[in-house]
Amino acid sequence: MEKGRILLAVTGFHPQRWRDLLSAEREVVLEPDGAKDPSITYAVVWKHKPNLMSSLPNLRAIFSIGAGVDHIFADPGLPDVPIVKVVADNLTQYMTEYVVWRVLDHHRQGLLYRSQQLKKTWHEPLQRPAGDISVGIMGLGSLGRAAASVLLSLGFAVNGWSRGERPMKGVATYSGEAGLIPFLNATDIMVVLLPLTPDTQGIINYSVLKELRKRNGLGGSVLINAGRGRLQKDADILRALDDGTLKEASLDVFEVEPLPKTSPLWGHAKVFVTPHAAATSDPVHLAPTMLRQMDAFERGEKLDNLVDRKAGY
Ligand code: NDP
Ligand code: OXD
Repeated sequence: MEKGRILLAVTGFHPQRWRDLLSAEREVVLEPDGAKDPSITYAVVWKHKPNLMSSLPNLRAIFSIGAGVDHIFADPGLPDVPIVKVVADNLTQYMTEYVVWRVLDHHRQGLLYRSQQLKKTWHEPLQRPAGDISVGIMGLGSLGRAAASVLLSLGFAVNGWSRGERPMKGVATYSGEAGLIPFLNATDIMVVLLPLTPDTQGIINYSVLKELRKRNGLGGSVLINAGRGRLQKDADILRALDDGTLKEASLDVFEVEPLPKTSPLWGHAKVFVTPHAAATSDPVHLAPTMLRQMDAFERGEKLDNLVDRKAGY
């Protein structure tokens, strides 16, 4: 099979860096509008323009630059070819760092100490062992499992929720709709690492937050969302923070990104905001893997990390 060209359609994520690395081995075409170019056989995309790929006659596969693929399914003219998502050690490591950082910061009262420092207040709140706190991971996939194992090693109790049953040593696992309420009722700090699909959109709403465990050493439940913004209802999170349903939140993702300057989440004393930066896709690691996968596919081998089109992730 001939080495096909790559269509690169990347919004944000420094397209030039991707182009330089991918073009080391293949010709790269940058987003031609309404392309019908028969020499393009792969698309490497992040938030591409709708219908961009629908007229490519010889497209063989689409590579997402991120682990999440909701940006691809948003295209009404999505061609019926395999979609490959990112599963990579360095991305997993970044996400594990983010999750552990935010869990420890809430557990060790980081937000309280920062506000005390601003007021020059010398006060030591009670300390509790990690083992008194249950961290519940919504989405026990490649990112969720990696974070779970480090949290376990730090002594936290860990719960996990997934679509199918995903047993994991040391983790209390729950699955499907029937498992959701028991999972929430056993969780103090909820870490969201779900993909955005029609089933998960808006799942982080007030009634779900209400079910989190309240009587714990933390003095309230905590939400950490590093999955996708449209999993959550920003207004419900604000309501839950303001009426004490939630003690604190760390949010990396938002219904609208960038988070509008008018959002009350920016200045909220109980909220820690990061700009969708929990785990970034590094082209230095990922572009060579994509090129290797393209070569292997052309030799007749299978593509790794394929998206299940029916499930949407
Ligand atoms: P995976 O596909 O490996 O895991 C997804 C997990 O979510 C699986 O455990 C899956 O269940 C579960 N899940 C999916 N749908 C449902 C549902 N309806 N009910 C219950 N559980 C469900 O994904 P990754 O771990 O690689 O990534 C997760 C998400 O993290 C990405 O989709 C992306 O949105 C986000 N992300 C965010 C980043 C950031 O910087 N903020 C960076 C990278 C990723 P099952 O195991 O049964 O399939
Ligand atoms: C991803 C992301 O999906 O960075 O990888 O959000």
